[in-house]
Amino acid sequence: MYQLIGAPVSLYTGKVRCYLQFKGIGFEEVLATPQVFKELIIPRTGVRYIPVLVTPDDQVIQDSTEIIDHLEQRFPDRPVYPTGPCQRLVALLLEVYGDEWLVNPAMLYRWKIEENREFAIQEFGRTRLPDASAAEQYAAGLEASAPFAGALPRLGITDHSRAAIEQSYLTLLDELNTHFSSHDYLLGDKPCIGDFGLIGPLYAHLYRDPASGRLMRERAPQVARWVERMISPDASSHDGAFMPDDQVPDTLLPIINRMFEEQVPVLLETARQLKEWTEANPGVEDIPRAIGTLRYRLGDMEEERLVFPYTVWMWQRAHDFHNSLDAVGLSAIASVLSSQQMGALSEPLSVRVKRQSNKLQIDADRGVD
Ligand SMILES: N[C@@H](CCC(=O)N[C@@H](CS)C(=O)NCC(=O)O)C(=O)O
Repeated sequence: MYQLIGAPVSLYTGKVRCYLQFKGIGFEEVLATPQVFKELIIPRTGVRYIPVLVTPDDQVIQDSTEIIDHLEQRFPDRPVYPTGPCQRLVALLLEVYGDEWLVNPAMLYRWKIEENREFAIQEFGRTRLPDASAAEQYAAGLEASAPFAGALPRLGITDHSRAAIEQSYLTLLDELNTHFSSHDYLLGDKPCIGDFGLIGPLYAHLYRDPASGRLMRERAPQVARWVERMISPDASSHDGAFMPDDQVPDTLLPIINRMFEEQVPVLLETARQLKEWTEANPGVEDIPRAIGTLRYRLGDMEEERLVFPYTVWMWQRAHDFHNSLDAVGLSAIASVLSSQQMGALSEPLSVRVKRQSNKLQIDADRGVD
C-alpha cells in the first residue's frame, strides 16, 4: 500500500492526494508529525518538505511533480498528461502557474486575514500534536507555523503588494469561474497535470481556509464546484476524456495570458540570475533554496522577492516540451500562444538544472540549448 505523508493544511499534499484519488490508487495518509519527520522524512529524503510518498517497495519520493511522474509510469490508465501538443503544453504551463505562482495569493489570504490565520495555526497544531487539547495544539501551531507566516516578505507579499495580489487573484477567480461554467476541468471531462497544479493552492489554502472558502463560494461558485470535483472525483471523471482534436478552450486564454504577464518574467529572470550564481560559485554542487532578489510586477505595482531556483526546474519541463515540437506541433501552438509567448518559451535556457537526492543541482551533462 502506498503511504502519502503530509498534512491537511499543506498545499502540495493536497495536489498529490487529489491525484491519487483520481487515479484510483489505494493509499493511506500519514500525518507528518515531528516524530515522522525525525524517523522517516529527514533521514530518507535529506530535506524537510512534504508531501512524501512511500511506495509498497519502500522507495521514498519527495516532490509532488516527481511523485506524479513516478506514478504515471506505473499507472498508465487515466493519464494526466495529454498527448496533443497544445493541450500538453497548456497543462505543463498551468502546473507551474499553480505550483509556483498561486502560492502568493494562497499565502497572502492565509496569513493576512485573521480568521484564516487563526484556523491555520490550529491546523498546524493538529498536525504537530494530533492527540493534544485544542489549547496545546494552538500553542504548538503558533510555533510550527511561524516560519510559514514569516515567509511572506521573502515571496514579495507585503503591505505594498497586497492590493495588487488580491486584485490579480479576484480576476483569476472570475476567469476560472467563466471557464468552469462550461467545462468540468481545464481541458475537458477529466483533470490534467495543470488541474493538479492549480488545486494545491486553490484547495488546501483558498477553499479550505474559512474566509477564503466563503469568498470563493460566493464570488466564483463554479470554481468551488471544480474544487469539490477534484477532491472527491467520481466515475464521470474516471471515465472522462480530454477534449477532442487537441482543443484548448478559449476560456483558458486569459489565464495563460495572466501567467505570461505575471510569472514568466520572474521565471526568466530567475534563470538569468541562476547562471550568474553558477559562475560566481564554481564547484558548489547544491544550489541554495534562494539566491538574491528580483523585482516583480503586477499591473503598476512593483515589489521585491527572493529568487527561487527550483522554479527553473518546473519551467524547464514546459520549455523542453515546447522545444521538442516539430514544425507541425509549433504551428498548432501558434493558435493558442502569441508569438511573444512562444518566444519566451523558445528563448534558450541560460542554465539547466536537475534534482539529485532532493537537492537542486546544475545539469552539466545536458548543457544549455
Ligand atoms: N516543490 C515541492 C514543494 C514542497 C513544499 O514546499 N512543501 C511545503 C508544505 S506544503 C513544505 O514542506 N514546506 C517546508 C518548508 O518550506 O520549509 C513539491 O512539489 O512537493
